[in-house]
Amino acid sequence: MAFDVQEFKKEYQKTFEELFAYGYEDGSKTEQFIALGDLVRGRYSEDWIQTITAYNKKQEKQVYYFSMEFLPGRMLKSNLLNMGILDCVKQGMEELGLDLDEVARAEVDPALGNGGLGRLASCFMDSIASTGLAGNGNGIRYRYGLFKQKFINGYQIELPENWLRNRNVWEVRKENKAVIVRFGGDVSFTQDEDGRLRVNHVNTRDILAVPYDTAQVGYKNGIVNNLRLWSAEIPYGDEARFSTEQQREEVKRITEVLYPDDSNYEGRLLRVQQEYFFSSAGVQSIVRYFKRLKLDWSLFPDKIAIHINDTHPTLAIPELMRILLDEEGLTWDQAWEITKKTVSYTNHTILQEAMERWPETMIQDLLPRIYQIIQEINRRHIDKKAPLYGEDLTMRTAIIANGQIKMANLAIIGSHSVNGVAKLHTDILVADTLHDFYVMYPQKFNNKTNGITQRRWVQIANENLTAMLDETIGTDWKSDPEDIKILKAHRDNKEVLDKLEQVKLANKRRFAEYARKEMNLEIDPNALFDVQIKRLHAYKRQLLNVLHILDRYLQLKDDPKVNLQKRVFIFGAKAAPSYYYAKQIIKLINAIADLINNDPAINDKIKIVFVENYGVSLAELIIPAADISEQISLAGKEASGTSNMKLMSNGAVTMATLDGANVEIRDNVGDENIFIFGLKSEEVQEYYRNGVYNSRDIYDKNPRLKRVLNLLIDGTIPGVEAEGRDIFDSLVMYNDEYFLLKDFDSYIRAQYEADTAFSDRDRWNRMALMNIASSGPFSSDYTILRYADEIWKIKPQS
Ligand code: DL6
Repeated sequence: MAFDVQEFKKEYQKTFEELFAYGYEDGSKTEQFIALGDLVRGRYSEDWIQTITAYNKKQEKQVYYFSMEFLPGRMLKSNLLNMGILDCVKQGMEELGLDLDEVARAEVDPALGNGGLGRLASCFMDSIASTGLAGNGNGIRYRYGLFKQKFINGYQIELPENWLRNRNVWEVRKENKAVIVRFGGDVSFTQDEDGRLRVNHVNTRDILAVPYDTAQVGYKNGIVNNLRLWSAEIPYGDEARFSTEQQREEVKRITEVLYPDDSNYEGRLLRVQQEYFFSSAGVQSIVRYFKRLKLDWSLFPDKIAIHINDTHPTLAIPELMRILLDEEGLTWDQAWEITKKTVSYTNHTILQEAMERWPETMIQDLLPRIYQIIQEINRRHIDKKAPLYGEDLTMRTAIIANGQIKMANLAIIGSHSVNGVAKLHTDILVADTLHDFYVMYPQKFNNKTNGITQRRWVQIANENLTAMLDETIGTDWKSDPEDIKILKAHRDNKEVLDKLEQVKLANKRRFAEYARKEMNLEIDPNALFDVQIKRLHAYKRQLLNVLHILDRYLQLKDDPKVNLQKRVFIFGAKAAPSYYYAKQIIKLINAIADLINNDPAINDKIKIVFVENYGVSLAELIIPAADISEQISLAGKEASGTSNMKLMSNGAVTMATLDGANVEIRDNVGDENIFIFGLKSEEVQEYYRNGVYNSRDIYDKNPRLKRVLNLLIDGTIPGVEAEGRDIFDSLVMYNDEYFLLKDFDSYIRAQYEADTAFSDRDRWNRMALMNIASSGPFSSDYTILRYADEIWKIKPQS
């Protein structure tokens, strides 16, 4: 794949002219990007073909990562980096009078996911290729990604995100690999002469699933894997059956939009259609591949691993059963054995409202054959387990209960591995949320703490830090992230600490420039940048952050000379459009920003920046500029978190509850390099058990907190009469579901400690250095190697 600069320049000019029939100098940034994208795709295509051919030839076991969401971010620079030609292309572009960064910004950032779960899937795709594993992604090519967020008068407004408007240079449409996915219809059975039951599934509504493939380029190893996203279309030659506009719309709708929620699933028909659509298409194409190998069916799990990312692709289980039973004629026992050995499942949440359950009648109507198979799986499960574990426990694990189908139960029963995404999360699954299943299948449960790829989150997002690390500890950390620990040796080296401070300052200036240009906001790069970037959800407690800001505000109002660090509070968050409370919190934060940013008495000692339309690209700008990483969810609620790892890798110091992967971050970085506060998970559990929490009482007895909370309802914050009252009531009158009031004092104390630490520059720089130096173990390369070794049983290519 190597290039020399002159060769690149020639090729670029040629590609551009062939595409647009004029010189690149006259092209728009988008055109310049498209030409570069096309050229890059052409450069890796040979390796792409080669990789797939080699897997097929060697009959390598392959993993298929089924995920409803992928959040790859802009791909140009990451492809260039992984191909090892980033510097060459940068220089070539410069010599052509172009700025690679500007051209790269013309790429649309595909928002095909909601948050952590989708981004994790993309970090994993990068790591699978970069560690040399034979792996594929399987998902949906949404016509519209997650909505574009705008603030109007401080309120979130959702606009459609037409990410395909300028053509997607990375994807390749593979019409010859399309499959038919069938919905509805009537199922009957007839008996063959040899006595076997044959399934007749007729009058179905058939949809064509067309794959679009995107290369997943490994880091400097020549491996190029495949991410396959499916699009719904009318089957060729079947146009007459879809003669009305409404019928055609119904087909398109299946892959039209991403559901904009990661925490609350109602029984919605379209969502189940989406889930079955991509699960069925994925399983069908896997089976088609396996059949070409001409092996005995019993070897299927030796060649194929299907991983389901949360319960969204769980219908892959009954779909595989359907194909093996109805189309390939295997017995139930053979099909079941193969399915269980092939499928593994990751749980990403313990929130009850996020556990998928579908009305039984909906599945029965939409997927009659799949419904029968689920019924049979359920019946056999109960028959087998009830005598061993008793009626009560067994019925609690039933897949079908009270007219609902519980997807997590199906995922656990139909797979051989169930993992949580951080130690604490897995412990809670085992001890509590999924305990009944743990009693039945202890061997299935395991932990795989999440990870992130430092290639995107350090090498691409933070070029300044990358250069400084290369200079200080060499470049081995890029291929073996654990090596970054060598940096610890420099913890007392003043020169290195100063350099680190300069790196951070440069990144803060870059963000300040963005705030000035895009938001018309002046912020001081020397202030402490305090960052909370994640989906807006009550359990993540952006509101606790708000209470702290208001507390500071009051202190400064009382005494403008009070000794507090100058801080810039940076928020990035989208709320699900139907999540009213979360949207009220957005309005509140924007209103407080208006109030405080424009209050001359505060004299810029507090600034609040709420960026619009937070996503991967903005994360790449904000994370390198962060001093504090806010990870303040109620203990026991956040499964893992991954922004905590990205921020730590960029030298932010974590302000955290002992929740999710924060616990492991604390263990790695040491108590002196993190600020821990708040209730512990067991304490929260204890409150739930004994039910003695009384937030009203805390409000009445804590005058400082009372004063802060009263600001929500006393008219101090203009424009939030309704929101202020509702939020106040949720905290004080309706007993504060996420214990903000309980954690307030210790949070404020921890924030004071942070102020003190920040005022001692050497101390702070050392803390930042120790965070970077301790971040190696959170590389998704290691996480993925553990999945490969312990769950999928596949080995890196040698
Ligand atoms: O595992 C990826 C990511 C975790 O880091 C987050 O802690 C977790 O909330 C998220 N889970 C989901 C699933 N639904 N909900 N809520 O997005 O997964």
